[in-house]
Amino acid sequence: MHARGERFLGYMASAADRGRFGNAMKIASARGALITTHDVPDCDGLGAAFALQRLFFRRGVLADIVTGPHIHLTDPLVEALEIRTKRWSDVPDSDARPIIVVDTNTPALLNGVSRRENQILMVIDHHQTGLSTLKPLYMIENQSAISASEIVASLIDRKFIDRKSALALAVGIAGDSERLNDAEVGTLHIFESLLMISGSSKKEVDGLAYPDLSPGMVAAILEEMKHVESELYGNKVIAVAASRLENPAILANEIRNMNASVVAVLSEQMGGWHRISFRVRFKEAHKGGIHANDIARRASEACGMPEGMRGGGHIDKAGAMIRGGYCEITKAIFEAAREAIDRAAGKQ
Ligand SMILES: [Mn+2]
Repeated sequence: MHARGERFLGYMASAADRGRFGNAMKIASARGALITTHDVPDCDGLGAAFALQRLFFRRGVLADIVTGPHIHLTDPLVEALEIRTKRWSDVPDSDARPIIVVDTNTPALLNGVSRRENQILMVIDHHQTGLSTLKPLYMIENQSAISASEIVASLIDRKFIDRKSALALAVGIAGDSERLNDAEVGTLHIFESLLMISGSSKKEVDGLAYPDLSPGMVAAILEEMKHVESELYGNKVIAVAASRLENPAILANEIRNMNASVVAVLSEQMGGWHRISFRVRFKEAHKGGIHANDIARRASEACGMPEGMRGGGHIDKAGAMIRGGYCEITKAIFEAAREAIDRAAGKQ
C-alpha cells in the first residue's frame, strides 16, 4: 500500500496537519520549545515527545521534555533510550519558550502547564476533545489514531526518523494498542516501518512497552484485588476498586485482563479528590457499544462535577477526577456502568 520512497511512514496526519506542523516547527526553531505530555506520562506520550525532541536537536533547536511525576512503568523506556526529562519545578518562570503538548488536550492533566504563561504552540493528540481543551496556535488531532506516536510518525519526514526515534515511537504505539492487538492496518503499517528503521524486534518493543511487574508490584496488586467490588449484571462483569499504587491504571488494566467488561479504579488524592481510571473490554467498547469515556462522563455528572470537568478519553480507556466520598462515587460508577450496558443492549 505504501510504495517504497514515500516521504512519510503513514497517513495518520493530513496534508493540512503537515502544514500546521511545519509552521509550528518554524516558530519553535526560532524560539526553542518545551515539549510535554499528560501528567503521569505513558510510553505513548514519552515516545512522541522524544521523537520531536530529536527532530529539534537535529536542527540545532533547544528543546526540553518537561513532565509531571513519572511512574516506574516507563523506566525501561527512559533508560533504554536515555530520555532526559525535566520537571516543571526545574524550569524557571523566565523560560518563555513556547510549549508543545503531545498525547492530551486536557488542561486538568497538565498541572505544570496551567500554572505558566508560556504560549501553547502546538497540540498533537488522539483523544476526544472535551469542553475544556487547550487552545494552541496549531492543533493536530486525529481521533482515529490509536496513539499520538503514530500521528508524530506521520508528520515527520521519514528521512529524519532515526533509530532511536523509531524505537520510541514503536514503543508508544505498542503501549497504547495492547501490543498491537487493538491496531488496525494503518497503524500496523506504521509500526512495521518503525520496527525496520529501529532495527529492533517486536519482542524488544513489547519488553519496553510492557515491562515485567516486579514481585513487590505483583504482591501489591494481589493485595488490592482482595477488595475489588464486583457485580454480574446480565452477563457482564462490572468491577470497581481502590488502589494505592502509583497509578490506578495498573490495577484497572490487570482486572480488565481477567475479562471484566467494565472496570473503574479510584486513587485517592489530596482534598477529597479521586483520580479514576475507567476500562472497558476492547470488544465490548468497539463492537458492543459500551463506552468508557461515556461512563466516566456520566459518573462525574452524577457526582456533581461541572461541565468541562467530566473526564474523558477513549471508548475503551478513559479517566476522570471526581471530588467526593468513596461510597458515593462507586455507587455512581456502578449506576453509570449498568446504564451503559443497558443502552448498548438496546441499540443492538
Ligand atoms: Mn496515547
